[in-house]
Amino acid sequence: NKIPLTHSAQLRQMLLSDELEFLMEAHNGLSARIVREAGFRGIWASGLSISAQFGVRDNNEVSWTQVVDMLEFMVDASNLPILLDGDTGYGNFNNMRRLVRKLEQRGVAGVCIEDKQFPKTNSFINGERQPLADIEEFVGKIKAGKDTQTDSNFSIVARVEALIAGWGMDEALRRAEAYRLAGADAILIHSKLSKSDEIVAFAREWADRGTPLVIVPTRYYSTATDVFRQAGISTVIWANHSVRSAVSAMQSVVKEIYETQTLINVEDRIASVNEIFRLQNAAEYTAAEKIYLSAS
Ligand code: SPV
Ligand code: MG
Repeated sequence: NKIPLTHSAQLRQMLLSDELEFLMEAHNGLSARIVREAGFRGIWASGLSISAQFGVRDNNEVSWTQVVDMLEFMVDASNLPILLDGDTGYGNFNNMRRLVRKLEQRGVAGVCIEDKQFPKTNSFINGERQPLADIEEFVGKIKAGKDTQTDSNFSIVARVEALIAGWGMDEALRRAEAYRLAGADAILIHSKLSKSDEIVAFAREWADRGTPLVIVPTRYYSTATDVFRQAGISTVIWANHSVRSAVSAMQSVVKEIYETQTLINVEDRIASVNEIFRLQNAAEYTAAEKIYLSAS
């Protein structure tokens, strides 16, 4: 008879747990459902992937309300805690306050904001040329978010871009500490190197602060996961692998249908139409029809 934890409480538990936890990228309702079925306990609503599935760039070309609308489908389809990649908070402290209110209303568990400027560019595109936010300004944004949330479990993750921008380890640590003191529930330390050395070095320096560390090993993908465990990382984000696998599969099948002008070769290697119905929970509709359309 246990009351289930809210999404926000589940995410907070993941951030604080002693185990290494994983958030898997999703970018719409269908991918969120698939992430849940795979067994993941939480979702990263990636800005890159949500932009990509709309066919636009990761430069805040999708409006924040379009992101929030997509999150509603993702929450419904997955019933999992979702950490939104909230870019820079879509503006200043005031936009951040409104964002936090709307995310709480839609059942989103937390938001990650990065210390860059609006409109942002993806960290892997000329990351070193991107201006960082002023520390005080970003601290104000974190505080504004924390003061706005009405659910104490809603998490605000502060993402430090100093290593990406080439400002060095001391600046990264200085910023992370300022964001921790401002009330951030976790620090996301990002790196664009192909080895995890700077992330592990950061984690070593950070070890006694007590605030959880989140990482995104997109570039250092060949690092064994145990390295993250030993470094005391709290949560790993697999940030874009749903959308990238969808793109590979679609490119291959669509190209083959175009070139061969037949479905004969692809039918066996793609999901059946029944599988789509199952993912949409069509069976529930049929059952409900029996109850609510019984006169027919
Ligand atoms: C995202 O998934 O949109 C991220 C992670 O912000 S990264 O693309 O690595 O910057
Ligand atoms: Mg992003």
